[in-house]
Amino acid sequence: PIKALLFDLDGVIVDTAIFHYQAWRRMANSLGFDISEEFNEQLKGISRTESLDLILAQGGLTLSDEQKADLAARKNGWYLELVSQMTPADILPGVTDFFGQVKAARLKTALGSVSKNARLILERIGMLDDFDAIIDGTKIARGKPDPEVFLKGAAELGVQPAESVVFEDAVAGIEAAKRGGMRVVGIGDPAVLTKADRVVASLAELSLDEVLIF
Ligand code: G16
Ligand code: MG
Repeated sequence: PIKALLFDLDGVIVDTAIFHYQAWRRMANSLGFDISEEFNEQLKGISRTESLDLILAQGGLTLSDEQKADLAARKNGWYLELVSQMTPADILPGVTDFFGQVKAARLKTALGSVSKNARLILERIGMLDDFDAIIDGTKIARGKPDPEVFLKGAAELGVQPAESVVFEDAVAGIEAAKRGGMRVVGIGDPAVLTKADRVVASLAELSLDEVLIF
């Protein structure tokens, strides 16, 4: 039986991808190049340092570790300016209702995010207390598609991977869940999220009962 649900943050609970994109774009522009929305798709679910490496490669730049640390910090500052304006109104459609069903069914929940800002975002949207465990970028050594973030989530909840369902919007995140031996609901486009067990456009389209018969 399914005992626990593990949720990605960006793209599942809130849409911070647009803020990441705006902040990275500001950084790229300051270096003299631009990044497209299409390119930004590759950055979803990927850690801050890996994202920076992909962007610098896109701009044809090779920089020192010190310069890279400086740029990453600057981007994060711009990103946090945008995050600081978030409110509970930024919770994605269907999330609050779905969590109500999860709570009524007494299932365990964990957050599985690569973001080092995850707690701050949950605080802004008033959902910090909705998770029994929070695994974020400060607790993991390897980003998605490595399964570490979800395996740690299941372990902290005291459940087996096979008893867990992951909710993910990113290709890298779905791969992470699959490598961890978990079932996955993809949030987004079925043509993109081909490895998910089920794909919905948002949590508003799904009832908990449909997940429990997985
Ligand atoms: C999120 C985003 C990624 C971002 C990563 C790290 O992951 O999808 O684009 O690069 O967090 O974020 P930060 O710079 O805040 O540490 P997730 O796992 O929540 O989708
Ligand atoms: Mg995501």
